[in-house]
Amino acid sequence: MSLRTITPRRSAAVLVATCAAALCTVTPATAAPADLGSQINGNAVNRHLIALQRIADQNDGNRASGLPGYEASVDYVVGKLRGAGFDVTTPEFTYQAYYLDSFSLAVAGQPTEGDVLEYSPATPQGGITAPLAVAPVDDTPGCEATDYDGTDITGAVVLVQRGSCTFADKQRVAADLGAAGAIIYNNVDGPLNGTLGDPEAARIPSAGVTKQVGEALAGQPGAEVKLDIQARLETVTTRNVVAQTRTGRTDNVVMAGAHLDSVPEGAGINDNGTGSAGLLETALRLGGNPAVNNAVRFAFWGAEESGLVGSTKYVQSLTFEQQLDIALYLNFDMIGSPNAGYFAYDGDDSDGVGSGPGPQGSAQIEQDLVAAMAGQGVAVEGDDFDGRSDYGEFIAVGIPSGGLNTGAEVVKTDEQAAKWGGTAGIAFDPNYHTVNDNLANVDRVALERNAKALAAVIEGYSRSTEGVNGMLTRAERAQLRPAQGAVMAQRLDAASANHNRS
Ligand code: DPN
Ligand code: ZN
Repeated sequence: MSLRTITPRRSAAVLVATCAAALCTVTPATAAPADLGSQINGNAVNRHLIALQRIADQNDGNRASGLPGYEASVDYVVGKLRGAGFDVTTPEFTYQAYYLDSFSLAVAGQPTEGDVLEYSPATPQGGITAPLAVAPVDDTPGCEATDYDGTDITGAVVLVQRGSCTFADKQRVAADLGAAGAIIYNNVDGPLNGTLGDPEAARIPSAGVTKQVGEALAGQPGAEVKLDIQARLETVTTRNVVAQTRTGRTDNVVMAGAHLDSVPEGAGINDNGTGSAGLLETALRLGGNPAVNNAVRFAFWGAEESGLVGSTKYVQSLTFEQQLDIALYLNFDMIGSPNAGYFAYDGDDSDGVGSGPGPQGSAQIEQDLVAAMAGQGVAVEGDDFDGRSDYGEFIAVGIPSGGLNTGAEVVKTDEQAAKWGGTAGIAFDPNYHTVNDNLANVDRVALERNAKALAAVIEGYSRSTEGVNGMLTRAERAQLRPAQGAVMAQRLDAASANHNRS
């Protein structure tokens, strides 16, 4: 029971009640953050990066989920957010992590370069030995039983070209036909880097090889294959960090996230210390009690590098109504790449590349992010919603989304170098997922620009999301009814506040 009753209001003079047992203290909301973007200081963002590097240095050189460096990163972020007055939770979740201990492949006695397909079952110690069978190359290689054209692959290790269906599908079809193992070869240059998607899909030991290796193997049907995979699954328990302002309406929440975990290979300072640091500094400048119309919820995701696990589980843990309470989601993953590009997710699919547009409202988010970067003199390019970061489950359930990044392993073109500076012909982040993703390899100009842009856009949406989802603030509604004026709008507001927590 509270000692004082506070009428829910959406005006600028918001009061916040914090209740412990029977006592409530009332804190006035701090002033609306005027131009949050200009308050973001690159050195303050960099200080968080220094902290994350030291945390990695003190914890076996990484901040990977399930390991002590991640827990220390969570403690750092949670401490800062609580200190700034946010309501912070760290919801726990578990998942199956795949660890590869060793891999080897030999064909006709020749050691052959390749990689495991993630989640592949292990072979018995010493590996399996079986003849090579080659799947015919048609429009849908190895995607259906009929693609084998009657070829008997029982007990064989089958070689299948990439394309048309998932690696998991190809592996399942081969397993159903009695194959002992599968090798999938690339149909473009470069390593395959394949995954079966999840442990449940994994049926037979499976490897990936380059196009060049695969084409050579395709000429050797019947050759003896020796495939040895030693790997294990372990249950990992880890957590997300979720912090929300104590002010603003909670049925039209502005949400922004960055993954806080690194890969086990390194400290993950660009991927994704930068997104985490930019978002954390924005939260700290905003504070837990700002005078905003919409509540702002910041998420620092765990286990992104293990398959977007933290963000996916979070979205799935919400009811349909709780998902409706989220107006939009903004994602920041790699915003200080050392050979930076400037990208915003292609919300309207105007580039026509890869997957289609984001949910309704995503086009507006893209425009707002583009404008925030243009205001700093930077022309951004679109980036496909290819499912490689934590927006994935948000768009899957229809929440309008967007975000910025500065690129990973893709190589910068001549035109991009002319436009943005940096070096053409090398990757945006040559240290992506390596031990060299450290404090020495961050573009701090790119970092500050992106941090300012994300802060400005979050601030804008904390005032109004009308352009994205049509939700009007009280002031906007009053403007719609000039004849009856504010009195009627106030009455409508009072009625809807009683109804809707709004
Ligand atoms: N940050 C990358 C990762 O977590 O592996 C994914 C990514 C690549 C995100 C390129 C943005 C751009
Ligand atoms: Zn990342």
